[in-house]
Amino acid sequence: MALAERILDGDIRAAARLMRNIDDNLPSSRGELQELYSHTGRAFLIGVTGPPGAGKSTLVDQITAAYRKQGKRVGVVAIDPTSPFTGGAILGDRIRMNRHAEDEGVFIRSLATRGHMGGLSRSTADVANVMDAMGMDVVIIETVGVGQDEVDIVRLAHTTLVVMVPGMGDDIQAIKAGILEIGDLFVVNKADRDGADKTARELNLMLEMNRYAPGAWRPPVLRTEAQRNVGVEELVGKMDEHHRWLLESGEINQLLQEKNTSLFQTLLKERLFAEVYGGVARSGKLSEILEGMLSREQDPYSAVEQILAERLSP
Ligand SMILES: Nc1nc2c(ncn2[C@@H]2O[C@H](COP(=O)(O)OP(=O)(O)OP(=O)(O)O)[C@@H](O)[C@H]2O)c(=O)[nH]1
Ligand SMILES: [Mg+2]
Repeated sequence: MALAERILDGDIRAAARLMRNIDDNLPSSRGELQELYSHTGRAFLIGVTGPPGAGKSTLVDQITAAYRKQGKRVGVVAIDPTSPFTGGAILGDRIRMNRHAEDEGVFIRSLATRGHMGGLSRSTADVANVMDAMGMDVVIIETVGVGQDEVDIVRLAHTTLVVMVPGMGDDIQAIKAGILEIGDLFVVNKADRDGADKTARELNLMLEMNRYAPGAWRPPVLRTEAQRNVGVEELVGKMDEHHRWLLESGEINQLLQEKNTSLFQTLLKERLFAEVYGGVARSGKLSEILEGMLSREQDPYSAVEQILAERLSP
């Protein structure tokens, strides 16, 4: 039986296998994803981002537990930003999520950021789709919020949660350009530490500078202590409220339009580039072009135009 069929039958090992194939970029995974696509679109996708060490994984673990209490099945995709030198975060996430290891209703998968050459938002979307097709009610995507890639990744979600910690007023200024816009909810985690109220106040002030149209969603700022599971129920309630608002206001249509456009663009870009560049490299034309560029006898602009004309014209 094909992997897709087994996955739809509830075979967890087949799902794990397909996710590995996606990670390794095996061409066979495309056929399986084609089969699964019509079975997706049911899961509630939550993106969790924020600076390193803010407590995202600890919080994701508690959110997972809260949804499990409601009887919901939960998938977690943790994007691991670790450098190849330490390899620490994967292990960290595994340990933090350990208590769910025996739970059939929880499926956790780490994706490495290295060696992906920009394909990470695509493979994250693919893995989220597999979890969706498996029947996960909630899929949580955790990523460190630093670069554009990570911002793209959380844009896959319906609801994006930005995790901050006390005493990062200056940092908020620095990162606000990217992060304030993407957050549907903000939490100041580690609220057991000094300065949580101040950070929450500053965040609120910054958010108030936005103008909200009537009926628009105003991102709330909450406080949590992920380690001691304080404030998590309320957070989950707010996330569900945002999800309901998306559906009831009709905003979901706009969001899906954007999500689908971006996924389609990503897929097309990646496949086109791989096809065209791969062909040029295999045929030996690439080294010709590079030599020509070195001696200035060939300019790259006409080389690209020529290849496009050869490969893409009917
Ligand atoms: N004091 C305090 N510590 C916390 C709290 N939540 C998490 N931590 C601790 O903060 C550290 C980092 O937690 P993680 O959950 O790994 O943070 P993260 O944001 O996932 O980290 P990266 O994925 O590496 O960016 C751990 O030692 C946690 O135990 C909290 O509410 N209060
Ligand atoms: Mg983490």
